[in-house]
Amino acid sequence: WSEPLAEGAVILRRQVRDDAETLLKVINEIALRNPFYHRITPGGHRMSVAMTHCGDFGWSSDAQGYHYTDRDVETGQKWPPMPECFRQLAADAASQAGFPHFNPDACLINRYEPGTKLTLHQDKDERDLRQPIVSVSLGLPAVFQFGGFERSDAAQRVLLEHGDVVVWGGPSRLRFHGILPLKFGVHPLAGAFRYNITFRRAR
Ligand code: MD5
Ligand code: FE
Repeated sequence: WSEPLAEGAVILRRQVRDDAETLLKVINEIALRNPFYHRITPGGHRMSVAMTHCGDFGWSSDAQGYHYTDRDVETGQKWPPMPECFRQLAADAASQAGFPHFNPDACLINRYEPGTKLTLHQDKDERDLRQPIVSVSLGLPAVFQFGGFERSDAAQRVLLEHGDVVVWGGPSRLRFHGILPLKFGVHPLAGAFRYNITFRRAR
């Protein structure tokens, strides 16, 4: 079922629950080629979220900050290709939310363990901010913070659970958002982790 959050943002509750086992298998295959790693921020901090990527573009950081690259700058290797089932899932969700021509070229997979958090931030490294982001939650539940357009704006708390898909588009594309520290737990399919797959049009 579909749950509107704000203009341009909609939660498709349990949308991919029946595909979750396959999605987790595919994540594991991607991680065999491009292992999850903890990025060091430009400020020198190790992020508690572990990340991997697939698709034409992935995120890299260097002294200049963050940007999209067509390969992993650590290894010089191209990112693993985006599986067709991933692309299809993202296009279907975007289309249901009113974005019929979404064709992602970047897929970021975040892995959270108990205690992992993501502090309030905006996603604005993509070239065309009229393109939505589609995000898929798997495994342990998380409390998502859905803020406003200034960091100091009050944030709504929204529980995101296994199988939920959210489409962030229109004005909601640039809202501040984050994830509160993950609670301890064990999920029957994902173990002690939450995975979040985000699909983006980077270029
Ligand atoms: C997550 N990931 O649960 C979230 C899902 C990230 C990130 O935030 O940057 O990797 S994507 C949530 C999102 C994206 C774009 C806009 C908004 C939320 N929003 O306006 O609230 O790991
Ligand atoms: Fe984000």
